[in-house]
Amino acid sequence: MQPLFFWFHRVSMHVSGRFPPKLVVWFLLDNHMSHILHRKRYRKRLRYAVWQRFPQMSHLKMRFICGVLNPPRVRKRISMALTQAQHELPPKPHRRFNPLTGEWILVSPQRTRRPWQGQAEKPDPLDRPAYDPACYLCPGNIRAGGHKNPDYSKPYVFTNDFPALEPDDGHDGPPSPDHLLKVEPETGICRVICYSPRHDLSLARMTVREVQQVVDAWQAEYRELGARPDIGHVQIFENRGAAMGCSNPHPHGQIWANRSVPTLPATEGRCQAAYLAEKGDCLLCRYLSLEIARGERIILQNETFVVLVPFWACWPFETLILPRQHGGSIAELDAGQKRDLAEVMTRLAIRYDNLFQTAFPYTMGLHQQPTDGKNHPAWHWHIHYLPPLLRSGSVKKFMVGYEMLAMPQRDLPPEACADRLRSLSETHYRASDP
Ligand code: H2U
Ligand code: ZN
Repeated sequence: MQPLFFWFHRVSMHVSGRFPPKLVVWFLLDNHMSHILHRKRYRKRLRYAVWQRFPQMSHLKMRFICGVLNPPRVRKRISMALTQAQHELPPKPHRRFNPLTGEWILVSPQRTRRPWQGQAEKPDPLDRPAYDPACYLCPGNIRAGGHKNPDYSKPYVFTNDFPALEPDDGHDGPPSPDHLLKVEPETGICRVICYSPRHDLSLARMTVREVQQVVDAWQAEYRELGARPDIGHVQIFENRGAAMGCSNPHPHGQIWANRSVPTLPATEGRCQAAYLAEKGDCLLCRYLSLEIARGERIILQNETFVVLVPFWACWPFETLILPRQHGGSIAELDAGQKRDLAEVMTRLAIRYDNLFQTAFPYTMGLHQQPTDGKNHPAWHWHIHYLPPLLRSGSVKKFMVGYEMLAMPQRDLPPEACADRLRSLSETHYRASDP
């Protein structure tokens, strides 16, 4: 049997009886099929295979399905369908548990075909100059706060000119007027990190060596800020793209360091500590070995890191970078491990840009153990990527309505998104541009 039909046969065996034909068709067609070439021989045999499995399918529908599929695409789609078919989870609405936060998320795979007539995001322009005289972050320019940037040639860190937190000045804040009107002083330091002097680059277009310099800067910042007695937590993050509210296209990220531990890292810390106390094991070490054994949500990996779509992901193409080795923070990484981190970050960034052939927007950030001087043996540090795009470069998922009032919900199952990301090239779609 031709490999293609072998695949199809296996898929149908898996799928029929368990999943309705409509679902198989959905997987096969997915959403990139319009420009597909026709090949007569395959079309005919495919039609036969479809008919054998789904004799009740209308002739018209079958002709349509078989007409739009071409061999290489078919193989990819079918392997996607096969992966999906192997999942034991039903394509029915269900909820999944996030053990890192203790929250549930609703998954509604049957809803992926609903029409969209809402807001369309404008893609970020990719054609930027290497230097922009009007950019606040380019080397040698004057920032909005009046300071002049040096002529930097590698990642450059400065104190945010408009910080959300201010250092401790020794004064207590106002007392709480009531136990229901609780106020506490919050102090800290906010910094901005320019990843590169080049205005036109991003993590996807920088070399691994250059991204490693960003990782070096993160490590130095985490160590330095974390060592201060007035800093209990260091949050390193990046907003990329106008769709995520990023204020400037120059490649940059931020660091906010607080006295107290912010809500989400505190929740993750509590959940990890509770898991360790109950099971005597690290939550994320255990989760990672489970994912490695199953393979269905893994996108890429190297010796030190695994990148996957978490089982409980809320955002359509959400991913998690997990270090294989248990550890609380990047402070512990050696040079080789930092290179490995830069490598998976670059590979992931390229796949993200290739997904919709756009400068892919996201919020990403490191979750690491607090720097409050206490011991945190349960903490397994990691990086979250939370991208808003849903079905194209212009349709964003909105966490509104039910999500704001009840619980997060997603349509496309995390496994389908992992398949999509896994199937993409690691050569940037604009790599051949001058
Ligand atoms: P975002 O693009 O994620 O908003 O981050 C940019 C940060 O850079 C933002 O916090 C700071 C803003 O306050 N900034 C300066 O500190 N100086 C400037 O001249 C421009 C922007
Ligand atoms: Zn710039």
